[in-house]
Amino acid sequence: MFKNALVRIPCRKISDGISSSGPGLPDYRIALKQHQQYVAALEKCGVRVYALPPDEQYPDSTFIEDTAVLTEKCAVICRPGVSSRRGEEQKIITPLGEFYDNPELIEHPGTLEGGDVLRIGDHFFVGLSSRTNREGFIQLERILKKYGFTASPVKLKEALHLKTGLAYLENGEILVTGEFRKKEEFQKFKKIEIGEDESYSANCIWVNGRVIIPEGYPRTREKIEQAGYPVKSVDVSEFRKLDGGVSCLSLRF
Ligand code: CIR
Repeated sequence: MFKNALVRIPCRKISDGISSSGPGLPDYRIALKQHQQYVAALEKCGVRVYALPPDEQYPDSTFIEDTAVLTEKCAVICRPGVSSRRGEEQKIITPLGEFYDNPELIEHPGTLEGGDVLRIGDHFFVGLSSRTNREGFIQLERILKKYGFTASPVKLKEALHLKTGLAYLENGEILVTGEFRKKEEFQKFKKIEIGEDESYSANCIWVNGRVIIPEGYPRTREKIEQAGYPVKSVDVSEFRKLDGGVSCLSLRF
């Protein structure tokens, strides 16, 4: 169960964020509204949301998930794999100080982004992506081991992050799309497969029994509801324009 969530309010420069896709640039005002609705959805799931102020220095800073890996025993501060985001992680050390005493750090030459880290029970799957390198994985694995956790790498070919195409619900059930459907590592889980037409919605989050998904993906909604989870959808169209999804917008712990 999650008690808390940390979010960062989108900044005015959000349209300068990194985008690999072509559905246009995000509109700041719409993004702000959608962010408020996202926060309300988290609160409905029973978490207390701490909203950090906008950070104009980093257009992508609302994608706060990439800056840390949080567990009930430790906090790990990431090291983004792209230069325009390097430094975002420093800005969450102080706010996290309210909850964690001595955060662990990923250091040069390691790179690690939280979007590449999927926890299932006490195991952490870590995507080796264009953002997270093997050294980042090795450092994270070493840190997690001290706290009794295990980790293993997953090589990515296409997705930006591991959680771009993969989500863990509960009860051994995962949501998968694209390159993750056939991956050996995930064959032991009960898979809910998401087709290419709704692949964006494979990035969703289980929060205290409910699943928050992006709005506009009826087949995904139906499949998750059929599996027995109440679904709450939120419009995140402006964040999608920057390759971000519902998981990227918060750190849940
Ligand atoms: C980026 O490219 O870094 C941002 N525009 C999107 C980050 C999305 N984060 C995530 O999937 N965890």
